[in-house]
Amino acid sequence: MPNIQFQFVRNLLKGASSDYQLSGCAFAPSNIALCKYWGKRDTVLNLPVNSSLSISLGDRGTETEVRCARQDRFRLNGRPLEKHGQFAVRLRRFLDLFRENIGTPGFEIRTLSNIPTAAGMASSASGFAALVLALDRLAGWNLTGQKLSMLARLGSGSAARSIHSGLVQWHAGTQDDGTDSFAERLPTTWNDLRVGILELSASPKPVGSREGMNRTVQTSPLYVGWSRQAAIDLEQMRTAIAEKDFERLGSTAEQNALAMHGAMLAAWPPLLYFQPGTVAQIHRVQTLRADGLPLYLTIDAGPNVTLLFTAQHEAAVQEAFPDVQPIHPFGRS
Ligand code: 2P0
Repeated sequence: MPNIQFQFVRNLLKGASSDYQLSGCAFAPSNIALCKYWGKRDTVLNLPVNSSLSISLGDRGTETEVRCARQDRFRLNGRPLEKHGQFAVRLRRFLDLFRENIGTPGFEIRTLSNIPTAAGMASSASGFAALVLALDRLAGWNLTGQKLSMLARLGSGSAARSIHSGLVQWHAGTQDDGTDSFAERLPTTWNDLRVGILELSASPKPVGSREGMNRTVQTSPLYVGWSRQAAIDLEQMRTAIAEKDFERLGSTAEQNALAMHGAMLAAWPPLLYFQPGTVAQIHRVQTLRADGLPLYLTIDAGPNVTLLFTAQHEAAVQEAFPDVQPIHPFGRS
């Protein structure tokens, strides 16, 4: 089966230039999906059922340096990665796709992340995106954003979006060979947009995204409805972004996330990612909104709540949530 992945990479790198460097170094931002990716139509090529839309988190993400070596050596935030841990195994398998092309038995990888790992966003999305960008520099392939996004997708679906900054759409694509499933940056710059992460829990989630989404697709009677609605949501969000209509963007994003959790809850065994603190924050946001604050939320496959708001209300949000650190996705002006 993985031969399909090798073939995909071989085809994608066909005709690429090569100008090997001693090392390749790159940064990729974390991203938060406003229209979620939840469900695969192909688990080998990592092809999603529906298109998704995200916001990259500016200078919050992962910086990675890669060098050729006799054997694999991985360091995350200054510490060696546990050799037989789940993430190291996944990383080695991903690197297998590139050893022959680059002509090395191993890779030395140093990674620094400046996003709280407990928020569940540090590892896969920005990690695989930064790694692909660093490999591109190491080998001098000079690939287009589309191709880089497709390579990152093989590591982790959401990594396809972390190749780009700003507002990003991952096109699900329709082809079986995966060549039309990549992410692209939307043309809008929205300086006033703000994202705030509320960290509730640092404990690992009971069911990982990969298993969780497969279970939802296979067992949830609400899955088909959710994925149909996600296509409609995405168009609503694109319009809201083009018009910089924050309330429309925020409300559609919140409903999209809660609908995803509805489909998860209806899976069997049920997927309940919320903790009591998650529910409390949802009530809090609803109360503040009823009191006139334009504040919305989104929640990934975990207990942490992410706030969406604009620059005009940053002070009010900080007063209501003293622990929140507002993130400026388009940089500080
Ligand atoms: C997203 N999530 O769109 C959704 C929302 C979590 C909830 O993408 O199996 O780690 O590596 O493709 O990308 C998490 O899934 O899954 C995710 P794989 P990934 O951000």
